[in-house]
Amino acid sequence: MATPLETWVDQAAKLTKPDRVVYCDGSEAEYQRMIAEMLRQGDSFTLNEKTFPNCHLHRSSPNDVARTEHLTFICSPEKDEAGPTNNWMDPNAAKHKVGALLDGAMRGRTMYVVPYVMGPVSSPISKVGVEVTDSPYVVASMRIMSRMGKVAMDRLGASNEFVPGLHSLGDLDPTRRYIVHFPQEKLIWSVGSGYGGNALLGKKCFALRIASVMAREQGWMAEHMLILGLESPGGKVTYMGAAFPSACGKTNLAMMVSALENQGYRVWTVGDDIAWMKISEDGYLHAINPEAGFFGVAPGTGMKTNQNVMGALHKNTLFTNVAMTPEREPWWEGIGSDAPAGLTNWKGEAWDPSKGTAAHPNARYTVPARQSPSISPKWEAPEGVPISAFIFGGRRARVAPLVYESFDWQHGAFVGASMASETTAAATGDLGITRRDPMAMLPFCGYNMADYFGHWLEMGKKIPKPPKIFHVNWFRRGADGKFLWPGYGENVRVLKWILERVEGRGAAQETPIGYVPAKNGLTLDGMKIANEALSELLRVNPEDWDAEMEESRQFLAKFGARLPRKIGEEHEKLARRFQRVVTA
Ligand code: OXD
Ligand code: MN
Repeated sequence: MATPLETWVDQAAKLTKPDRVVYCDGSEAEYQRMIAEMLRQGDSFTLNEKTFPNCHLHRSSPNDVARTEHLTFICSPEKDEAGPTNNWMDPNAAKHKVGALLDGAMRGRTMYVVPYVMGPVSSPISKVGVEVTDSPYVVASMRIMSRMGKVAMDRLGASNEFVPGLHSLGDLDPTRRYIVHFPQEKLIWSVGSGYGGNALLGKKCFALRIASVMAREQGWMAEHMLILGLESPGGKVTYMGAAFPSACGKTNLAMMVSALENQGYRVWTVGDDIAWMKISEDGYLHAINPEAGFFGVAPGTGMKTNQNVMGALHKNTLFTNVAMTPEREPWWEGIGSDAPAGLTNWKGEAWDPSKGTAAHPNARYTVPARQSPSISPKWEAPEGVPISAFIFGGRRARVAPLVYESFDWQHGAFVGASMASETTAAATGDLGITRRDPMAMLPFCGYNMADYFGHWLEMGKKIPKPPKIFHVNWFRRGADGKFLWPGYGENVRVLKWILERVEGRGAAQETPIGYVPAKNGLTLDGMKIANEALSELLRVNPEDWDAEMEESRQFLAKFGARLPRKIGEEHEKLARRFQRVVTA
């Protein structure tokens, strides 16, 4: 008798009509077959075999270089279940419209069946997904990003507990590109894109959009968070989850080489993008990284900004849309060396600097997590790691101080719900515009965000030892427009203060927005920072916050009566605290 998996694969094949169906086993030999197929298709290249063994460059279609949020839909039965921040399509209409594009889409192609586990294979928090795809690049990427093939088949057996995802490149025409999610059925369909989050369905589509729905139904959390462990002198490791919008430095923070290493503070990487968290018997929220690799933004990554990942990228890495040197090595802006002569740009043309960057601003590396020197010995622990702090953050030229601590969980949930950031190249759209991005989940929440805030509030009541909630901003600028804080390895100083606050220490001063480090609260020895810069970094300016509160009020008003009362209450409390300061 056919298993539920085989039945679903048959249905997918009936719709898309591939020439053949291949079940993937996840072996190295199979990976090499995928690479050979990519080379044959002409959009991929082998990099220098001496300096970058088993590394390849893939060039995506120039109109397919980032997640396309305007083409991403949540197809819940009612529009209100998707909420005002998601695109919505009626599930039947979506099946009809996208089904027509998938009909026969794999004719002449191979359908690869990719079973995968999100999370360590033996973890009770992990889940199985199955992606069928006609892209060998997707198969190769999924092998790096998840535990794929036989291990997943073994875990699944004859069970029907898997999230199915149907992906086809279609004709790569952006007018026929749709990424649709059916939260009730826990099903994903994606057509017309071969790029990252649009096409590697385990990542944003399953591990965030569908998983966020499951998490609410089942009482756990699926968040757009890195997971790091901060080791302190004596060897104790304290784990933290941090949510920043795409391309705001989550990977760099998770893999940071600490500026306080000589004082015994070191950062261990558990994950760089997604956290699945469940309440454990010890009363802590325990987190696993559902992914097995890093799909990081290459431009801006160099020895100064992320030494650990640079060390990891020299083997078994798939690069996408980076430039290539005449020695067939990858190159991008910010790598730390000048552009060599004879560079080929991301489109495969001889690079002309007057016509744009050599690498696409959203060029990526896809690398096995285990290759990072900073990978935590606990990164595959089936029980996950206990989380002591949550950190929210974004790019804010003004307003948000370097770091502050919320008063309690409910206030922290409000801080997350009202957070904002200036936009980056990770998604198509205008750059540098401030957009509200609650918990960095705006593009990734599979249901109405008002209900998501409600879920956060509920979880706060259930977790016996809840993480303390903080907000950071590495991107504040002075009057001259320059960044006030050096960032990168120096950010450990902020993590150290967070750790001290978790442990009930750490000098702080109370402000209307929460606790900000006292002047002597941050460990700044060995670092040059002017007194005025520090004051400005920690300043809570009532005028800026007036405008901020008005913007967040307008944003939260979008949710109407569905917004949890307690979130609205926190907004009022914040305004009252400012009034007290101004009139005092
Ligand atoms: C990512 C993103 O790729 O958030 O992680 O865009
Ligand atoms: Mn992300």
